[in-house]
Amino acid sequence: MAILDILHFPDPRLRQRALEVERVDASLRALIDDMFATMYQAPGIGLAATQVNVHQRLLVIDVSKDQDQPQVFINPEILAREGVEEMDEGCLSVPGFYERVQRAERITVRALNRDGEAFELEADGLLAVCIQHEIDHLDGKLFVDYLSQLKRQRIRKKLEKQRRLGIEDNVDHDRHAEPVI
Ligand code: GNR
Ligand code: NI
Repeated sequence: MAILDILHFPDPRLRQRALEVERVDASLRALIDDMFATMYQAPGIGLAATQVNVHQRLLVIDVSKDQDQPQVFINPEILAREGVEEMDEGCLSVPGFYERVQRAERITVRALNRDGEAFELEADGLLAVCIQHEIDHLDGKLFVDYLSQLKRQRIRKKLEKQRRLGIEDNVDHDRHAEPVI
């Protein structure tokens, strides 16, 4: 297994729209394993293939407290949305920034699992937020796109400055146990 590099805003590769997965095979499952390893070590509660520069419609999620409930979504589609909810969001591609974002409160999703079988799922709470956040990545969209242009530019300038100074991210690495919820 490998830990993959995560792209950071404003990298233009985060703006690519991912293509449908044509075949769920051993090489895709190897990528899924690498994505989980990358997500758990970050640590995060979700990761879209786009974030590791693979432009296929694939995402992994684990919103459990003990990070022992991995969920895979291949070619995910939102079939229904209900209600509105606001939550503080973070993103491994926008390290160190957390802002309130409005999303659907409950969703119905259809996707393929890691064996290529179709399933449907009704989600709410953090799982619903996370699925919507990850599907946005597959469409080249980031949570900062929901903020004002002023906030987005401030975040972009800070991340560009950190990159110039050679700082990988502004997460405190001494405080590493909890995922960025
Ligand atoms: O780890 C993550 N936490 C999170 C918190 C609130 C809303 C969405 C997320 S997803 C994020 C990981 C990530 O960047 N996935 O794309
Ligand atoms: Ni993200």
